[in-house]
Amino acid sequence: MSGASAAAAAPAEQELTDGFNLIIDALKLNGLDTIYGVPGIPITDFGRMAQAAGIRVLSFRHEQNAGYAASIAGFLTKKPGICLTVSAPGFLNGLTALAHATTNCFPMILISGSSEREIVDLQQGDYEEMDQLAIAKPLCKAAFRVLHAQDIGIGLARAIRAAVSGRPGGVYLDLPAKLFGQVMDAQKGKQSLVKVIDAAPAQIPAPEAVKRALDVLKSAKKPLIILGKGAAYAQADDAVRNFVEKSGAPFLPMSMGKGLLADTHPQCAGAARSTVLKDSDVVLLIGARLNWLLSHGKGKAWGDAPKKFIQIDIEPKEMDSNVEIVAPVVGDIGSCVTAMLDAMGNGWAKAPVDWLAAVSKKRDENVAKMAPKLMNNNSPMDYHGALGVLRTIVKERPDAILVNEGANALDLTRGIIDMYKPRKRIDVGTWGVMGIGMGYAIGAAVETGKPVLAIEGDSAFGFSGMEVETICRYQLPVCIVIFNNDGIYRGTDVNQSGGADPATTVFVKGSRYDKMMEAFGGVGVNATNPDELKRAVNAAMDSGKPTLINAVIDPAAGSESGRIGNLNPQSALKKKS
Ligand code: OXT
Ligand code: ADP
Ligand code: MG
Repeated sequence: MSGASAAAAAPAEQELTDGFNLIIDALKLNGLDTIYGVPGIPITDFGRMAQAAGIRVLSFRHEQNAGYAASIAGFLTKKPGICLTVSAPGFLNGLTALAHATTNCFPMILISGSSEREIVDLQQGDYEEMDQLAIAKPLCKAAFRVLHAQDIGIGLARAIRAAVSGRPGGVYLDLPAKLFGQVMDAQKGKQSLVKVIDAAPAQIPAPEAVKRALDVLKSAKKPLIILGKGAAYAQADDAVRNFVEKSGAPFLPMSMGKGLLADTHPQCAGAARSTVLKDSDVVLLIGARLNWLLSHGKGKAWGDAPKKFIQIDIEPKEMDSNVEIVAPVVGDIGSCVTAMLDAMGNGWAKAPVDWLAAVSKKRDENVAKMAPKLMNNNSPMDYHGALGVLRTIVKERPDAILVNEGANALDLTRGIIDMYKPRKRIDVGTWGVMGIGMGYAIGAAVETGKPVLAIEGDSAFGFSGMEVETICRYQLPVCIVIFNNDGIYRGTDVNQSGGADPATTVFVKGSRYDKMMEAFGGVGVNATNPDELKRAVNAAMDSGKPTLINAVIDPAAGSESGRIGNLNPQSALKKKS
């Protein structure tokens, strides 16, 4: 018998695959090439194998930070950011970030290993036992569990579609330990994988909705366009800019909508916020909800004059959620804004010039009032002196990503630092949550390859500070500036009992956060005046080396809760000390 015919007669050896490999193959097939997580039982080997297979796997010090990195990856790329956690405690650590992604409409998938169903369901006390699927469900957009290797492809496909289609959000994918080792025929396994086609299909608005909206806009004497983070997420930057410019209306960017059109654009009303909210007669919301950040569309902030609201949003249920929306335009922002532009034609009359002139006047007054405060070179610094130099640095480096959290450190940075390009400012978002800082900085550096400047309150930084080791380990171009005013809001509070414990909002005085960065081989700088701060940030941005600058801020400089002190209830019965 010839050699060739002998081979043909031998039984072909069956090629096998397993859960580990199928999950990796399914992720790669769908272009999901980065995982943020913390290793451990039962996903340690999965992380190793994913790394070996060419997926970038970034290991964090705490799952919440990995989750925040994944959530912002979703915002920046429109692909679901992947967070990988171990069971029960790791899962719970990641869950905050998943809920945050859902609240902020960012696509993200939390993949968590879990204990065995049979034991969990009988509550027999497995290692890290928890009914994770049930717990995740109310906190995310969708939750799925995969029990059989042949369902991995479908399970991931469902997770991807749920995360990115319609209003984006967080999805939970539960993978019990046993699934990883399940073996099946490799060919059948390959066939079971699904490449998701058109995961976030265009949602075209109805022509009559577009016409209705334009009719209302045309009737306006004082129109206002509000650009939210949904507009930034949509990546329809040219259409949005053309539309705003064609309308001639002033626009107000929400915090993460800043930079869609530059804050220095002649139509920008960021520095005339209260004027445009009060005096406008027609308000067009593009990817922004009328939630607490916009005073629910009513009350003092909006003035007494009657207003009509037009809203562009992908989520039909968002309409009329707080006030009546007279012209809802439901669809994706790219399709909606393009349809509106087309329907405006060539003869569209721009917003009345006297309205834009009134807004510009107010804006210029506010900007002029602020200008001298930004020039001071005080030591210790106040927020304005420090932000004066950082503002120039961002202007000179418009591609850098600005991460921002804190109270005063947040509100003053938002107001003072102009943004010039879309999706360059990422911050505490809808929940005003502390702790996004280092996760966002890592996610942004990894996903965009651009330098990151993180401006952090000293309290805010503490929520994710251990990740400076992660930043050093991966040598990411992240420069962290800590506005160190010795505490939450201010470092001057006193314990009203007269006891020895410090007051609840103050920290160790004169802390040197820069030493934390030095501990891991990064650059640490203590900056006591704006000149030193400027030199240190420029050096960090030029070198790309992980850097932490402890910016010494006057402990008395801040105010309680920054700009939202009105939301902090105070006891009328409290004894005066
Ligand atoms: O038009 P008017 O005249 O009104 O003027 C406005 C603008 O027109 C004008 N403006 C300008 N003028 C001149 N030039 C320019 N360029 C310019 N731009 C604007 O300025 C004013 C103000 O403008 P703004 O800011 O746009 O308007 P306003 O009215 O403030 O807008 C309202 C809001 C609601 C939209 C806005 O304020 C906003 O977006 N706020 C977000 C607030 C937020 O989310 N804060 C974070 C939460 S605070 C609190 O919860 C904190 N905690 C508790 C905690 C949290 N959050 N999370 C977790 C997990 N645990 C606990 C903690 C622990 S903060 C915090 C730590 C704080 O301490 P840190 O040490 O970190 O920070 P420091 O405070 O620095 O010590
Ligand atoms: P901000 O906090 O900046 O005001 P919000 O998070 O409140 O923004 O609002 C974002 C809105 O954008 C959400 O209502 C969401 O449904 C919507 N959205 C997100 N992506 C899109 C998209 N591609 N097309 C249309 N609407 C979108
Ligand atoms: Mg502080």
